[in-house]
Amino acid sequence: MIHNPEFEMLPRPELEALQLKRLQQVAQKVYNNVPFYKDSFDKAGLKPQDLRSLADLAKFPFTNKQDLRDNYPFKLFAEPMSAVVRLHASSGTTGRATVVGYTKRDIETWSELMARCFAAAGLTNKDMIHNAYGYGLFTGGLGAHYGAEKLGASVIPMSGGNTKRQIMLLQDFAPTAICCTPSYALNLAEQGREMGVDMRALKLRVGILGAEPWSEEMRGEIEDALNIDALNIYGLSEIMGPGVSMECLEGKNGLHIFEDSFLVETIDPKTGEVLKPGEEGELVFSTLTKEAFPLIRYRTRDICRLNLDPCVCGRTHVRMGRVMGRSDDMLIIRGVNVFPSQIEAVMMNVSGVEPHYQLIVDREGSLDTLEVQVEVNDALFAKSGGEIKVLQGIEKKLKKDLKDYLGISAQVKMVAPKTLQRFEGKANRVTDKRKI
Ligand code: DLL
Repeated sequence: MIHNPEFEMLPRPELEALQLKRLQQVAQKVYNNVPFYKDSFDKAGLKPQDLRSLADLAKFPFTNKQDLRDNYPFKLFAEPMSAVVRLHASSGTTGRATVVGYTKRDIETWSELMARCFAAAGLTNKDMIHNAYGYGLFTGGLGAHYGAEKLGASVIPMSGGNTKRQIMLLQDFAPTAICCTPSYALNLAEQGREMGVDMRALKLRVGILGAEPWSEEMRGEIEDALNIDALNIYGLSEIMGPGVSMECLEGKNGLHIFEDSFLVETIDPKTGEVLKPGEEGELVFSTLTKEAFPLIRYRTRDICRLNLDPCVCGRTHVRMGRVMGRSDDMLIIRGVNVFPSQIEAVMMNVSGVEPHYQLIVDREGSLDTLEVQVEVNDALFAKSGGEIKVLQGIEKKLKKDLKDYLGISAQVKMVAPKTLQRFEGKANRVTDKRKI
């Protein structure tokens, strides 16, 4: 279902004309209202008027996370605080939080884009949406909430945590859709099973899952455990929150970026050079409709590919592939670059292994080491009767697969079912002891 066909199906030449017009207005506005942009444009010898075509954008400087930190908390806002009706912040694992602001119209735009996401998942005002994204400074909870209301669906503002209660409400209220991180979807499925609930028999039809990287293999696990279509939703606080892009139920192959609101580029993270669609690189966004906190060429550090092929759903907006991970989450193990999601994909293809794992990176002398701890499933654990040999067989297979598919040497350690940490929001599966 297409919520706003006028914009979501706009022929590309018209879409690009609209993008250029909006981009020129945003560039002018930030140049006038935000000292950071006046300085950075001036330093590059550019004026907003130099943006005569979309291709001209490549001449403009990037904005990055450090610029946001340097201007903490509000110095990048392009509207006075009297026009700002909402603040959110992303904590981040290092450094100061990133603070973002919204005007009334920004909230309306965001709600409309989130409503588009729900419609892309096949939802209407007849659906009930269980929203287990955290409410608060995190953008997930309120972002999804306003979008669900905009669509006219009934929203359960569950927030994260309290898993037993969540499972009770999933049974009693019988929502048709769930919003949460993919790792929490698995966690819910597991705890439900432990409570004796048939999680496949719930009324849930679709999951709108995101906020962290996950693999195609993980999609299979979740779809199987909950008997749903598991769709991918992407976003980041700086650019808006959830709803920057969303996978459609019809295509289920890449996330449509709402290009009437966000101009996307992929760049080579090392050189900053703009890449062609299809080439893997870092996503860079310029906002086209945001009032309070517009950004020009914001470097996300998220690595993926763009795909301009037409989609079966009829949307004309470009699709982004799965985010493999953030450039700063990439592990370099003895010179081989690898994302945790790639390790996940290899592991999930081995039977007897559960989608719960931890990666421990360390250094012995000058050599990096990687230990993969992964849970064995109940059935195999019972069958093995604690027989080390059975588990060692899987360890060996995993070790070989990681070497064959990814070229990394890892120690693999199978651990007993339900011994690794579970997550309610974003999963944290990497411990890098090298930094300590
Ligand atoms: O995670 C917004 C969000 C909420 C998206 C709910 C989807 C659903 P931040 O906390 O600012 O915002 O984190 C943004 O999370 O730069 C990516 O690295 C990662 N991320 C978000 N969605 C996905 C996804 C929210 N579908 C950062 N796949 C982004 C992979 C994702 N990574």
